Amino acid sequence: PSLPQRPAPSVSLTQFLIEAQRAGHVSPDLRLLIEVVARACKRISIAVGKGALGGVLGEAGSAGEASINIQGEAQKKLDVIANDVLMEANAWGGHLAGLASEEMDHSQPIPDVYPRGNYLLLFDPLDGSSNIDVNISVGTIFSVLRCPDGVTTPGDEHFLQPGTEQVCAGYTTYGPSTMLVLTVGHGTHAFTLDREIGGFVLTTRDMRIPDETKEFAVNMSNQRFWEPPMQAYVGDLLAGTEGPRGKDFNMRWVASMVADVHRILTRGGIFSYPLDSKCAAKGGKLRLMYEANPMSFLVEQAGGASSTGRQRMLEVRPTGLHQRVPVFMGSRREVETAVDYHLRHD
Ligand code: AHM
Ligand code: MG
Repeated sequence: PSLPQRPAPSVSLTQFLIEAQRAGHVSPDLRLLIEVVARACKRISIAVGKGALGGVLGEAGSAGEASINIQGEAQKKLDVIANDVLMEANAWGGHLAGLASEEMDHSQPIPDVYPRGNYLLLFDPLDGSSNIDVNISVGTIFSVLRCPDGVTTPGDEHFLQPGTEQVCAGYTTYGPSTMLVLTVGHGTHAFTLDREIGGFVLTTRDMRIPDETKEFAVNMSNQRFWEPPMQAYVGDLLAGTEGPRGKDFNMRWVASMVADVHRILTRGGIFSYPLDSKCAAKGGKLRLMYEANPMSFLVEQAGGASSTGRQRMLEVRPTGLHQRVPVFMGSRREVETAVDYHLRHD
């Protein structure tokens, strides 16, 4: 048989990345890095999918002692498994200089026994951990930065770059189907895991978030702890056609950021985890480097907006690896409206 003259209509992740490399959008090393992360996510997907049969549910730790991470949270077994899979997969490929995880106190340079590359990888290995034991979607979030010139052994300080410096960001959602959503700064694209073949296949090229929405996502149980501008903003959403917004809004809250943001990338909406008096001392609930920045890059590349309520998220100058921030992201006009409420009250 002769070789095909043009690619088959279904585009695999590998093929997509080769084309992105030819177009000058990714370097060979970044292509390898993304392939390695995708492969690790497939392994995590298999572990998540086994559920109770794989003995992977419940809390990590031994002899009744919970294992506590740097965030002060009890780790689940799957948090630890996902972290180990990502660490192991990325150690030896030669594409990274170092990596940092939401589950680890400090970043780690690639061990001397392996070649070091020019990229830094940050990840939240398993986001939405409170949903693991109840069989609701969880996900992996990742962000890629360049290692600063001349740095061979990166430390925490070299990771503290604003989100505008990201060269790639993505997440995998482990839901009814496993999907990988990716940007290298040229649009946001979604791939679905074909479980029979064992590979990711491009299913939506160039996701677009509608500018306007009638759907919001927030944990309403925190309402009484919010700042006045947030109280006013959500109060007006709930007032529906009778209020100043003049339309009825619907609400959704999965409590897995990956699942909530995936819905917004698919059909629009606004996702928020605002400042509240419970998390004010920490600066917010969600983490800038592992959650807010990569998701903001994906949302902006799909035509949406992302803010802390007072500043474009991607321009925040990080001061700590585990820094937390308030988050508003999604449909551009709705995010601008939420920001208006904050700026008017200040
Ligand atoms: P995690 O990384 O420890 O799982 O925490 C982050 C999660 C987000 O996925 C989600 O949006 C939020 O925490 C839910 O918080 P809450 O339980 O307060 O509604
Ligand atoms: Mg998380």
